[in-house]
Amino acid sequence: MSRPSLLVTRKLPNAVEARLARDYDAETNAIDTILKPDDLVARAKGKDGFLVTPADRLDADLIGRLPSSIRIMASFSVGYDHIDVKAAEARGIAVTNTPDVLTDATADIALLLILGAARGAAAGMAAIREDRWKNWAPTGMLSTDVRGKRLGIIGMGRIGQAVAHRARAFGMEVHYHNRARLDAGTEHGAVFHATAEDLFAASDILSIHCASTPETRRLVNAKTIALLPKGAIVVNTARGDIVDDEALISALQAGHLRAIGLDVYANEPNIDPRYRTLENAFLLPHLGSATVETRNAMGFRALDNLDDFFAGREPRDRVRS
Ligand code: 8YV
Repeated sequence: MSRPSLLVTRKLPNAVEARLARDYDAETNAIDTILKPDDLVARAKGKDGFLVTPADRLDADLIGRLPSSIRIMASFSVGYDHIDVKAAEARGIAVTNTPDVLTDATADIALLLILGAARGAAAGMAAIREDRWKNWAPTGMLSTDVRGKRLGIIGMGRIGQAVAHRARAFGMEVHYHNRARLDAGTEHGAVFHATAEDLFAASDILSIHCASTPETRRLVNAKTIALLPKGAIVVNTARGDIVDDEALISALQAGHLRAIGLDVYANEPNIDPRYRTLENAFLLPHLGSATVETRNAMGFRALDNLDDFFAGREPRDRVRS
């Protein structure tokens, strides 16, 4: 029996590529360059499906140019804002993602950002590396505790809930806004706010965990940032385009925000260069899911979805528009 033929757009972990080679006729990408749209279309010829990542932009135009042999796009990610799911559906192409397996790794990075921003880690690291730390001082490099602070979580899905769980262990009071209120058993005492605006007004630390959609794009903007109490902290491990960079940077420079912690950015990896100059910005290069264990699990989960699809079963992580 012939094996399904796949285009795998990026280099994946070795264990994942070994399973791919065993079960699929897969064209992989050993040199790991990002394929240009024309290249993607050319390489799609004769393939049954794609295994893609958020570095690939699968918009309606590109999807419209794909051969009809392509029947599935399995993404190596939980987020699928890089795929026009509606356009894929219109062409009968299934789309899947990889939820659950990266929840803990991403929640860990959110806590790292919360702590790193609140405790002035970026400035402290810069002082060490640039040999500016000359003496310990009782009043030097003072930051702020997270204990007792109100943590506002936008988007209380799997990752938001995992962040809430960790935050309670650090003594934070959890508040959240979500499209639907969680049931009491899942809330664990977190305070629900019916609107994002109400949540902003009640957050000493704001952590973003919603998907990037037309409704959430630039949700964190000059108007909503102004609702945060003076000295608040903003942390983002979701998607860069949920934040208006201009507004965030201005609020930080003006002292309305004490600090920020970012793992994701608009236009990655070409981030707004001003972020690099701000010592109260604790910055990471999209490391949310970047552990060996998690990236293996994401690859296997994407393969489980492909296996189901080509065996004629409904893939467990099929997403719909
Ligand atoms: C990864 C992510 O960096 O899953 C997502 O949506 O943003 C991150 O886990 C990325 O997906 C790797 O492909």
